[in-house]
Amino acid sequence: MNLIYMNGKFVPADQATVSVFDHGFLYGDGVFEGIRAYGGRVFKLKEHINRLFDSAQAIMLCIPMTKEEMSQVILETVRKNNLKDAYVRPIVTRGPGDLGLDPNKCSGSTVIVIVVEWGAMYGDLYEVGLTAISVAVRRNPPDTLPPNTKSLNYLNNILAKIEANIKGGNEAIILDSQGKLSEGSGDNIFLIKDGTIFTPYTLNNLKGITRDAVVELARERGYSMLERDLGLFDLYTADEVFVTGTAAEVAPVTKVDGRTVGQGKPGPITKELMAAFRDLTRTSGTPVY
Ligand code: PXG
Repeated sequence: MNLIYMNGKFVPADQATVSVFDHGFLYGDGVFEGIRAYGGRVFKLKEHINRLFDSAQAIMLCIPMTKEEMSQVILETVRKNNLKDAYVRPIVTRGPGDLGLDPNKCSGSTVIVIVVEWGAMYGDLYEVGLTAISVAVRRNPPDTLPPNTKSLNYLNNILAKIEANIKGGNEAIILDSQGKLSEGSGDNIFLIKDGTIFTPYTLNNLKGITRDAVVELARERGYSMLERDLGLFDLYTADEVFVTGTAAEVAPVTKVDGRTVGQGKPGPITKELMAAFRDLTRTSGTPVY
């Protein structure tokens, strides 16, 4: 039976329901994380907890427990479900209030941790590469809803995903309001040109934990790894392109807006980083059992 943590209790999934007055439901007023466990170890747990609390701080949302307590709840929820390879989704909402949007009327945060079994997301696309489509919808500018906040309001990303789906892509490439590359709908973007690896600054995207891990792996391997402003031209003329995310892991992109990337198959540096990342997920993390 799938057990979900809800406000201090573990309940069966079919009983894990929130009030229709919860502002997470009414307004997307809340924050979340997407975390994975590999082989009975939670990958980058501390980093995800820190980002969850930072997202909450940015929207002035109270998480009614310490970081240590949240970590323990996450580990306990994985244990209760007896899983080794899992996807973990902590969610904190503003809680039930009235129909107005004033968070001061909410009675207290709702804390949920969902854990489900989870394997690879893209299947054989890791061998052939994803088809990416740059979409018309632009990333929320940092002076509106900062993309660094992992909030429950994902409509911006969902609109990008819908557009990529319609246009036959596996993933969207979202530009910011100035036409700079920001990220995918649920992952960060990297490109490689003449042996140097590039990725956008994190002002216009979510500072991905997979992104940080890959930056570190690339630097350890002696690659020149640069953050900079990038545009569609850089993407179209790159030797290799890949995306990174908890769900996507490191996934090669072999087609962008109809253009073939490099040789049309995952490139050597991408493959090296995919293997290095896989290795890291299998050899690190906080033990659950
Ligand atoms: N950008 C956005 C907008 C994200 O939502 C990432 C980048 C990558 O961050 P991490 O820390 O995961 O490397 C994310 C995370 C899904 C899904 O089902 C997507 C994410 C998390 C969980 C599930 O597509 N995205």
